[in-house]
Amino acid sequence: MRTTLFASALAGLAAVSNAIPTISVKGSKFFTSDGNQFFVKGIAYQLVPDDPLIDSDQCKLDAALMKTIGTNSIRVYHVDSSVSHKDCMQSFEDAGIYIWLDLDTFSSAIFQDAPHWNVTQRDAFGAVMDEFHQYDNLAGFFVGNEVLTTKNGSISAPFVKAATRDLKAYRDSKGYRNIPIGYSAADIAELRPTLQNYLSCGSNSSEQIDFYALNAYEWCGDQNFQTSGYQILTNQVLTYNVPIFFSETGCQTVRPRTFEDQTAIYGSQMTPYWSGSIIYEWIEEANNYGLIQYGAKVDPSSPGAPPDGFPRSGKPTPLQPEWGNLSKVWAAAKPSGVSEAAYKPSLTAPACPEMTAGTWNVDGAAALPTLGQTFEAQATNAPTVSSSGAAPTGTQAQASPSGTSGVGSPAKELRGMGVGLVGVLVGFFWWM
Ligand SMILES: *[C@@H]1O[C@H](CO)[C@@H](O)[C@H](O)[C@H]1NC(C)=O
Ligand SMILES: *[C@@H]1O[C@H](CO)[C@@H](O)[C@H](O)[C@H]1NC(C)=O
Ligand SMILES: *[C@@H]1O[C@H](CO)[C@@H](O)[C@H](O)[C@H]1NC(C)=O
Ligand SMILES: CC(=O)N[C@H]1CO[C@H](CO)[C@@H](O)[C@@H]1O
Repeated sequence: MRTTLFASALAGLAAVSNAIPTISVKGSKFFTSDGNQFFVKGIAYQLVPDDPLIDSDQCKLDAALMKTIGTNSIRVYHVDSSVSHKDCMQSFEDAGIYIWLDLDTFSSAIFQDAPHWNVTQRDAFGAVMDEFHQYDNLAGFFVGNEVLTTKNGSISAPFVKAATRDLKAYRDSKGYRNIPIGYSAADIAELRPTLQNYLSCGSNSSEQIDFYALNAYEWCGDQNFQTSGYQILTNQVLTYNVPIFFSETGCQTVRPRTFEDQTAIYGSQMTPYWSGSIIYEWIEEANNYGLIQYGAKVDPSSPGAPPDGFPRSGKPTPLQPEWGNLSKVWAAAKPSGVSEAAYKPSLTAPACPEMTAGTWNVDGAAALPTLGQTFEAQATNAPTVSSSGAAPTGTQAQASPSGTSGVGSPAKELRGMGVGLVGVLVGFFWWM
């Protein structure tokens, strides 16, 4: 009897250990279902504009190479919800790699210039969730990537939060596991930390993001925690109540890239507050951020050539010295976390930021827009806000390529804006 019990216990263990543990949120940290804190060590992966997770041979080749340097996550920006992703998801799972997935497509995304959130968008996001919730290595969903692209974009934030509310409600109504739902923000100094706080603020957890993520390109070349701006970023998240990580990072203006920021991100100054990072990006394309290539660039006008000349399939070949440099810093990075059992969350949601004319035109006490509500704004002849002096290091938005608009053309590029030329929207607004 004893032997039989023991044998079946062993069999049970074997069955459990075959599946990759799922990821969930507790307090301001991520945990795996086997009780360990999880730090994202990821790479942005969008080989083709519409869906990089349907070519199973390609996924297998890429996952295998990623595994060799300890990658545990990829970020994918767009998928097609109407096809199966079983084979690709399995290949990544076999390599121990999780997927952080944007729910939007080119047509369903929320846009800053005409912000709205309606049933068509909700259903499109829901369809992506329907396909991906089933995979244990689906780590989390983003309801938006850089919806706010400029410092005067605050009026679109309520729509991001409304999308969060509706996708959390959808997840729960379908009985899906508690997959974290968050937002990936552009690094806009004037909106920090207001945007992060707005998305997690209030007393109603049904409306709050489960995690926040930042696309930051502040650490370029030979910097350190202080000079890079990472200390400023960290000071803004010391009491943040949900997990936060870098959903894109990896300045490339100083060559070769050394990825020294990774040492800080997984080191003792940042791990109490941050949950890792995703390196931008896997494939070398026109924006020059790649870690690998599938053969040399070809003349785009030659027969059968890819539109931008960069081959997008085949055997991935690491680019040096970038690949070697990243692999070295990752090998040395040993973030130490806490066990879920030992962790007792104590942080509470921030107060909703107050309306500040010119920078934050959102009344934190106002109800979120309901599904289908649109935005109406009435700008007055606003005085120009001026400020003088150079911005301190690390506060200006840097070029921020997001692999969202497809081949070779970064969609949402941010440039530091001229100080003193701050256009403002002052006045009032209401939901219609
Ligand atoms: C929702 O907005 C999209 C544009 O983002 C539009 O194409 C669609 O028709 C709208 N749906 C409804 C129900 O209004
Ligand atoms: C924000 O500023 C940009 C210029 O930087 C301008 O084109 C846009 O219309 C402004 N948006 C709003 C809502 O004021
Ligand atoms: C919390 O938010 C949800 C979704 O907006 C809403 O249905 C619910 O009534 C709210 N709960 C409270 C206590 O306000
Ligand atoms: C941090 C690091 O490993 N840097 C290396 C990146 O690659 C260059 C060129 O091979 C080396 O000189 C650096 O030491």
